[in-house]
Amino acid sequence: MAYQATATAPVNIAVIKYWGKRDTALILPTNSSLSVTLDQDHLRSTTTSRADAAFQGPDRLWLNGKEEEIKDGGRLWVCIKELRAWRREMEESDSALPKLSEWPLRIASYNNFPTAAGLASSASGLAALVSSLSTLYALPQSASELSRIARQGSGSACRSLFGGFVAWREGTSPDGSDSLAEQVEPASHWPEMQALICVVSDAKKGTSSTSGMQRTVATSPLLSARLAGVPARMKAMESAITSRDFPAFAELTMADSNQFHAVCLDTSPPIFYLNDVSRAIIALVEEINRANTTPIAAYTFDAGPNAVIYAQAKDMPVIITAVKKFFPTEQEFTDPLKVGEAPLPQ
Ligand code: 2P0
Repeated sequence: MAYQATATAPVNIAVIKYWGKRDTALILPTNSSLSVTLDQDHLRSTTTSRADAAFQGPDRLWLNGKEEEIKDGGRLWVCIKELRAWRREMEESDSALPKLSEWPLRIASYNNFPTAAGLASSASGLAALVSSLSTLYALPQSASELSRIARQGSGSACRSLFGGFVAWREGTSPDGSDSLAEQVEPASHWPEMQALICVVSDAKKGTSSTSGMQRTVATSPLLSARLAGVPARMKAMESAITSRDFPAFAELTMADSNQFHAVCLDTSPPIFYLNDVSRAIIALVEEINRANTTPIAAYTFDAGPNAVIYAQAKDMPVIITAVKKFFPTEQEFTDPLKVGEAPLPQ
């Protein structure tokens, strides 16, 4: 007897960044954060979970075809344990239910984009894992309740359980029961909003978010100034989103990205996620915005050099043209016709 469920979850890119934990075991953040879920087919994790009475031994998991250890007491283990406990409670109150909680699991997860390149693969991966297990176990819990579990797999994963514009409320309870994600607005509220992803490098990043943020908490004098300002920034961001005020959204997004990278630089030893190309993208977007009466583009960078540029659909063609002009890809660079140059005579 076997049961199987598949779920997919998209990447989310924060516009108010999560950076720092007040509790590293429960993954409770030092500040609330807000993200946009990139609800497209090309940035997703897909996870299949199978429970089979015939499986032997412990649970096993494969990421992009490579087996990953589910360490006792580790993050994956905690997520699986909590979801299995909910299933067990259901089985105890309804003896007709098959005892899925007693059967070993086999879980396979795939990302359709580079893993660990600062493109939030842990967020979509853990969200897809929690979704697939909650479907397999037929759990009645809401997305917000599931976000509490996903959060313990990877903080930013709690936001990928929702589409659209999503807040992760830091909460105040020491047990983490109120540190949950919730939707601020659905994607349909602001359909003109688009994201352009500029992959500067798809290499695995040097400093992991988990260790980087703890180093910032331990050593950055600037972090307290950032934390003091986040509540007002969250409020302003939510109101910019609710009123579809792109200039306000853009100013807040760029300021928060820059402040996050400032506290990274203020960390000892310093953390450098941006590279020269990232900084050139910042300069280009600032220049595009200066040429307009109000900002039409907003850059943001996570724990890596890749840029995400938010813009409204009507402005995106101008931005893509500018990015392609100043950052031609290798293929476009070597193909003169594509960049509009005359081919040299033989
Ligand atoms: C964010 N990042 O809000 C921020 C911005 C990276 C920069 O959330 O330790 O992989 O697993 O909770 O979720 C990346 O942090 O860290 C992240 P853990 P996670 O999107």
